[in-house]
Amino acid sequence: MLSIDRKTFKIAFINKFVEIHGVELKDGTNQQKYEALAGIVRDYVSRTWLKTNKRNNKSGQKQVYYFSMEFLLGRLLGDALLNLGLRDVCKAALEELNINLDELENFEHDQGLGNGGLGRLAACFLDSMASLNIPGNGCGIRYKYGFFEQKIIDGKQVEVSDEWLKEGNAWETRKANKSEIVKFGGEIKVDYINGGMNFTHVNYEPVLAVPYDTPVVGYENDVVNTLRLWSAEAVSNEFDYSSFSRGEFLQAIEYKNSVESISQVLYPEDSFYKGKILRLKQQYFFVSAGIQSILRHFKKQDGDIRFLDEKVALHINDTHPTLAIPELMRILVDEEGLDWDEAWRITTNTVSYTNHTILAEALEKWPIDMFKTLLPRIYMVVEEINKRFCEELWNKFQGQWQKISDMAIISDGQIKMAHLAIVGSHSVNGVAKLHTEILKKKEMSNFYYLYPNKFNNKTNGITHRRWLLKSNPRLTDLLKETIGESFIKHPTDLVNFERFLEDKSTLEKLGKIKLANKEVLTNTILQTQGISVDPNSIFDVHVKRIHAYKRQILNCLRIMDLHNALIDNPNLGIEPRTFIFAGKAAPGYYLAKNTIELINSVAKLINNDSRINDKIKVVYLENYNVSMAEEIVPGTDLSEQISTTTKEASGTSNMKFMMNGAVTIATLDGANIEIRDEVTDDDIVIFGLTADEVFNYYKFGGYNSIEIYNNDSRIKRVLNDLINGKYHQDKERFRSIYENLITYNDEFFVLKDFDSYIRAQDRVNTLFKDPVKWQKMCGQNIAHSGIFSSDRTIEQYATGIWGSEVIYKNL
Ligand code: 26W
Repeated sequence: MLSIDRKTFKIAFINKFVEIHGVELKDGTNQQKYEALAGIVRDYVSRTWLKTNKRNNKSGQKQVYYFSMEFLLGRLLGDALLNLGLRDVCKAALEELNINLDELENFEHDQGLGNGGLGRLAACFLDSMASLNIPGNGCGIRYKYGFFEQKIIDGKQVEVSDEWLKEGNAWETRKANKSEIVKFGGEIKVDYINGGMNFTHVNYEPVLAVPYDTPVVGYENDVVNTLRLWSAEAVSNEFDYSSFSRGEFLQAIEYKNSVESISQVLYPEDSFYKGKILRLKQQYFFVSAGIQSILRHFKKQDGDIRFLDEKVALHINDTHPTLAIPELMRILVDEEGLDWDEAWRITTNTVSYTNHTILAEALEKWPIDMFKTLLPRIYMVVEEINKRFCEELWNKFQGQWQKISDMAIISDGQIKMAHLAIVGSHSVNGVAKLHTEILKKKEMSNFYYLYPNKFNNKTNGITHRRWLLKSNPRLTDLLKETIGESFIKHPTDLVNFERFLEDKSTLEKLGKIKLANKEVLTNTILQTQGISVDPNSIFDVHVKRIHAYKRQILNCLRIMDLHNALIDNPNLGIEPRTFIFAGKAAPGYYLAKNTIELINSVAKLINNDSRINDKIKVVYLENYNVSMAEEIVPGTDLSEQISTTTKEASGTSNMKFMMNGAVTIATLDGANIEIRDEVTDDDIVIFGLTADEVFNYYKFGGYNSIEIYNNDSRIKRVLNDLINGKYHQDKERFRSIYENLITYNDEFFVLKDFDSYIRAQDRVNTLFKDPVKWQKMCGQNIAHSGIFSSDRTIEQYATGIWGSEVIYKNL
């Protein structure tokens, strides 16, 4: 923890301002003030960063490298100030200069290099690794354009590119001297030397991978780890102006553009795999650069490559970085001269893999032709891995050809990345108990049978530093006042808050804090959407990526139904509610985009219907991102976690809401089950099909959505309203949603769960009417949320997978 007093901070800030902007503070813009502030925080961080690196080099402790195509960091200033222990000093120093820290923080552009759950998890993990003093570094891609910005125009999503680097990025350092070359295309020349084979890659296209390092500050512990993101650039001598005279100028420009396109933009799909060559290029690009630089560093520290697995752990976040396996094999065999078996032992001991989804359409499978042309040597390595794996299978499952072909890494003209990831790593984990069981017993049962010891569960978590201490200072203060500060380092100590839930005044304070947070949100809703909502109404929140399995449609249908019920009976005994939605749809996902449009149409109709006396309001917040989540989560009463059971691997927003004292309405899916186990059925509202019921329907059939439609007049009415022009003058506008539910038999059991969902919502209504009871439920959720801190998750990864030492104590 840095000890800097207010005066020193103030002087440092003023000096920094003048130094970087060359004007006086009084003449500066807020953007410039933000930059100066970020600049001094960076300076403070740099010293510790250097110390951490030195310490790591000296200690010889095992280094973890977390490979992920996505890191959804959000803003970094507030996080860094909090973790450095400087927030209060900074706030006070700035106040003396008439500057409001909260306002300045808004000038930082969100670092949105991720789609959703998987990317945000990676960001939480970085924070926990640093805070637990685990030498753990992130490795990814520095996309020039992050996840697109969403505009809602006429109720529809419009995508705008995310120019997050336009104003510069105060946190990154370009390390040109640490660049690596990544090779694409070309051919492999094989020479036979002394009875061995020698592989030379010729005629390839070289790409310069330039690292940009971002500090990851641990919580008050003098640790700063590194997130290294790679940017693709043309190798300079290839872009030789002398070629201009040879008439190859255009070719040179083409080369430059083709290279730079690699790290140009993040793919905005988070559940559909499309076999795009550029995505494969991205994957090999960052994995190859990352591994080359790790090995270069390892060897510089006099590491003996044969003991790499004792000193290095490579973790792959879903299958996207799976090429780490053949890339490491390539280097160990071709460049380090190890024999195959030894290289394989080292590789599998070094690599571990997390699966994040069981949606079949999300599984990555690359067409052989594309793969082979782009990565000729890597393809040869994968072929060899596959050949040896199939031999293993032949020995184990003699004659079971179907099984062997199902499990092969290469089959049906494709390379199956999940198979490669399982075979080439020593650990395969799911992200919640149910998810892991589904992997073991269903999706990957063949592999589980073959390698039972590889499979394990690591239930996801969230960093309580960002998602409680930083985003909800009011609640944090109440917790400190009641249970003391130990929960900051030991989040399971939050359980001590349970004792205070019998105390009326604590409950009242809890209610007031929630109201204050809801008022902030109310103001944002008014400012951004022009909709005035009542902060005393139930804030019923459904925010996440828009996807059929997450069932925003189920939520929307019940709002339509509630509206019908209110029209039929204006005296209906319901508590006023504000339904809040936010989330982005993949640009090519028609149904998801149509869902956004439906919600906005429903909002328009309901918000302007004077017959219902403002009892319900519907809001769609534009451009959901990490910073917006930090504002929404503390101001939520009811957290909607209503995915079709078995489909949501874990979910992590469920944990954020719980920690901020929202009550959850949920299916028994993903980590919702574990939340229920913590708070018991008393303090969560559960509904819907169980996993067994869902599996039975998928296996044996027997579900007929049209029957439900015919037998439930509420459902019939809302579905008919989708196509009778009630919500849009173009009657056909929401036809696809209707067809999905009726003609295509409702794959995600929306109609099946409808009645149970409505009854669950009625229970919420009753519970909310009793403020003491409701606040107690909220308090119970807070008290039992500690286990969902990502510190717990990371400790489990460290001890159970990576074999790294976990040192809590401050250095
Ligand atoms: C190839 C396209 C693609 C891109 C991303 C397919 C799949 C993904 C991710 C694996 C999707 C994802 O973000 N999964 C989410 O991971 C979270 C963190 O573990 C879980 O909490 C969510 O339940 C899961 O949907």
